[in-house]
Amino acid sequence: MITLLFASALLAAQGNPPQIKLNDDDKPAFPAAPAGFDLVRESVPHGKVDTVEYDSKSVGNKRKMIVYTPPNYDPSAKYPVLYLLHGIGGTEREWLDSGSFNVVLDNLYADGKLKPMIVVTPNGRAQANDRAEGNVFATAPAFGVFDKDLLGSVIPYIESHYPTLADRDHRALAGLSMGGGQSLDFGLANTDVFGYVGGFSSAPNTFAPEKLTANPEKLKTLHFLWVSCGDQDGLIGISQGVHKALKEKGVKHIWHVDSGAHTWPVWKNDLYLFSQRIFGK
Ligand code: FER
Repeated sequence: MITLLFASALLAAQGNPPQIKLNDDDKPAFPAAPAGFDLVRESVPHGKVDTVEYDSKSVGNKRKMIVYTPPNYDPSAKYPVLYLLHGIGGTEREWLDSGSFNVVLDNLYADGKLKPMIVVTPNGRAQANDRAEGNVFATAPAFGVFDKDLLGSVIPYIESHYPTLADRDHRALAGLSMGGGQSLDFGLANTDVFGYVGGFSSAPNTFAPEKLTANPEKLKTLHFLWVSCGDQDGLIGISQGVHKALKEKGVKHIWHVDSGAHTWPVWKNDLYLFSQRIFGK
């Protein structure tokens, strides 16, 4: 909701109210999650949610991230990892506090629908003060340099402190809005690092489609590429542009247009659908 207000305020401030034009293939790729998918079920096993601190080489301080280990976590096993990124109004806590990501995953495990994985929600605002304070739009440049921290410090920390399968076949990157833009920008530029990429309602930090798809042969090596947005989201033109370029260049991907605006029900549904479809390789 906060992100919606910010986004609408900014678009309105620019004298540029959202113009939404839907195309014929702007449809859901999959049915929506069942009612209650994001509500706590007391009776099912719960994953563990921890906040950890790591040394960020690129930012030069200690930064926080949240790590979810699945129910029946076995430290002697090895797990793939999903890195899940937040929006401009959030921090490392946004997927937990606003997205109940742990509840969505606990329920998927209870229903036997999810492969065991570790999920990490880092803080994508790569600057010394990474709280979502003041004019958060002024912090957009810090989202643009998070790739240094993600690749240089976040992933090495996770892979040296948790039992992980440390290769592209077992790393996924996804996020919402600013985090969706980051996932497409960094994920598509680093197909050697990530085999699975998802951009949910990606924001204006998303690179231009021509830049994102400059090397289609590399993108064709991805195991799974997901581009989605709500049909009432003023930012949908960004995702439509990415989908069009991928289609023109013959890069296989999921194009999922959900019903909804720039809001949490859309992103929770994205997580529900995306998480079940990764780590098949
Ligand atoms: C903008 C509109 C929306 C923008 C960022 C956003 C940096 C991000 C929204 C979100 O993360 O929810 O013009 O510029």
